[in-house]
Amino acid sequence: MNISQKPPLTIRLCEPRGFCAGVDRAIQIVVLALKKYGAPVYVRHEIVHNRFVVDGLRARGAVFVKELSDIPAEHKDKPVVFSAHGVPKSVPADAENRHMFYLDATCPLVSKVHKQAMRHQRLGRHVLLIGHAGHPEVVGTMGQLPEGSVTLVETVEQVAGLVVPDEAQLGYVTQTTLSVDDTADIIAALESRFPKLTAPSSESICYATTNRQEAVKMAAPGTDMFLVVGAPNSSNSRRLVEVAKRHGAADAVLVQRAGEIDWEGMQGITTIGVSAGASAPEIVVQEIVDAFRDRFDVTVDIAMTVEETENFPVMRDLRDTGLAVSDMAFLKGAGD
Ligand code: 10G
Ligand code: SF4
Repeated sequence: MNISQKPPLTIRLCEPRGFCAGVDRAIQIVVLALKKYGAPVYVRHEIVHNRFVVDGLRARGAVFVKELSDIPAEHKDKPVVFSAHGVPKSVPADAENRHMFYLDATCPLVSKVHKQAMRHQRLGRHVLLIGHAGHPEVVGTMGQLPEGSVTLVETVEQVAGLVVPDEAQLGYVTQTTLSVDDTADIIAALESRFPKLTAPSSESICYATTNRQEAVKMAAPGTDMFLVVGAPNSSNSRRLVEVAKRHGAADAVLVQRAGEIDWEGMQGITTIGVSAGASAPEIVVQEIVDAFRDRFDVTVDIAMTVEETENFPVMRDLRDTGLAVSDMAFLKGAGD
């Protein structure tokens, strides 16, 4: 007999979920810069697309700006960090012109895509970039090459109407956080229209994007609701919502904090899926699971596809500063 007054609920908790190695490294760079140089440390753009992370760093002395020109003249000697999404070449060039000290937190896997795009161009190929217009990573990747040498492709429908300089001299790269399945469709359409299209030397969609989508595919079938912890401007988190819906979740939504959950809409549910985008801290996942425990008799089933071991070290100068476990504790949940 169920002596609990609470209705039973199974939470399928995806693994891997949450922080990827590039996000962890980028946040460490800001934390260590604050430790080494003191506040303020300026950060151009949200270091990663998550309000909890940004607010937490702001409380420690980080100052977020849109452009380098927003940094007051009297603070020109303070460090400025570039976000994990990468920046156009013009940004470090601008920092150098202004005699600013910058720390580049671009994920190494984004830098790899930059290099692949530059290689295509060096070998005489026009570059097709598959990605979402206006996203900072896309702006950064396009900004590695001279204007006019990259064409953005967002959808399969666009492929038929593409106008390129020379169909025999084409290479592609992609944004790192796209839907694996949608991107495969776009690449197939491009290859069918341009048989001489050259692929990058390795996959542009990163391991973290692929792994989080795979775990959602495993957990989603038959769930009454799927919650993805992440922000509305987080591309990879939004893709997880789409994947959950396509793979059998009755509904799927993004949530930034437990306080946003629509409890009315949770009436009658018996199974939910939970994952978190690459920029969403584990402490918020735990907060959400705890909020369900307050209302339901919860059983957690782990939906695990693969164990991640990737770790991207910070630059040598900051490594010497030494990261204490307590420095990152504001982002970790119980048990970490
Ligand atoms: O998913 P996007 O690119 O919007 O970024 P995010 O900050 O939510 O997650 C981390 C991913 C990156 C830094 C892009 S490589
Ligand atoms: Fe790097 Fe992938 Fe994380 Fe982006 S999502 S920061 S490419 S590991």
